[in-house]
Amino acid sequence: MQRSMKDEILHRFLNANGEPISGQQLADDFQVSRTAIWKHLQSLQQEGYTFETIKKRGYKLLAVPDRVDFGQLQQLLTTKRYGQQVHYFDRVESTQLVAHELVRQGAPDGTLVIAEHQTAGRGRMQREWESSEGKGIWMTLIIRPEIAPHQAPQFTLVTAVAVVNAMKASFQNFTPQIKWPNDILVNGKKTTGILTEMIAEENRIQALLIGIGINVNQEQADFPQELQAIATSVAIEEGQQVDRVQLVAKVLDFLEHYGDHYVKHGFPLIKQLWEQSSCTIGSQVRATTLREVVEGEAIAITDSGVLEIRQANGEIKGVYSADIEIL
Ligand code: BTX
Repeated sequence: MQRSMKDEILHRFLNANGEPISGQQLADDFQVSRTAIWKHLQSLQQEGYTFETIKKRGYKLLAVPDRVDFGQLQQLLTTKRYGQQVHYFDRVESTQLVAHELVRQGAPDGTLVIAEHQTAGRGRMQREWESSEGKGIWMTLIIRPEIAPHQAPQFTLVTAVAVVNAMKASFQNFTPQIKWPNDILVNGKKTTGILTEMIAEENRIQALLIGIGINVNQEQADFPQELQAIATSVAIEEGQQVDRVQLVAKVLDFLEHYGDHYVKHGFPLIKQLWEQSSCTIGSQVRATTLREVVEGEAIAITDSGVLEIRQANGEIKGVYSADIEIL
């Protein structure tokens, strides 16, 4: 996607390693007046970037805003489609709702909706997803893969693999694990939830809305009382605050890679990667579905992403959608 002049200027500063850049140099390079350059810098200042004017040498970038910045994201992404169009909000009810509307308007494959704060973040089955301001990654990716509707749930597993691998590539101090089907846990507590919604007509997927909520920079006290025992954040586990933009970019990079792989080559590699990072397989679990409760050892996921549980009587049950407790 073509960058605006303001983004190009920002790009120059982000790549200057803290060195000043002269206003005249920028004006010459972009073939505009120095006043025009200054106006772009003013506009970046309003977005939270801080510049210092250094006499006779130009401007120096001192600080970038602590928010998921579109300009920075564009510089970091190596994707072809995912995240190339971004709808960024300070505050929304839910990025899923915005994404539904964008699908109706024909948003292209890979369109990203991202917000600093959700006032009514959603989990599965209309549960709430706590999305505190500026501390997490609250985003929905709209994709339009050429797959049949019955394959859609596997994209939840593809997404889990992508998030886990993005975390492993970015952080050293913890090991994320996948709890079937949609949670990423660290030391038994939830850092990430994934909500996949499908919009389909007859036998064709129109769009998948992949909602990803990652607790990133919360401290333990930031979580409400009812989540204290079950939620954690990347910063708590890593032992330091982390850059949300970099993590968004990594997740999208991995997601496009594994998503495309899945569409072209099917489930085997994803299944293998999923099993490698799973804390579910081999554990005693209690699975609560809409109809029943199944208890036993989780032994595998099938090629269609169904969890198989061996019950005490030896019978093996396939579970399509459930809440899992690890016993
Ligand atoms: P889930 O139904 O598996 O999990 C929801 C449950 O997780 C809640 O009932 C609560 O117990 C717990 N929970 C709520 N908030 C948090 C949190 N911040 N950290 C840890 N545990 C929590 C999981 O659903 C799917 C969540 C997807 C969220 C993304 S954010 C971007 C997108 N927009 C949106 O509205 N939802 C998705």
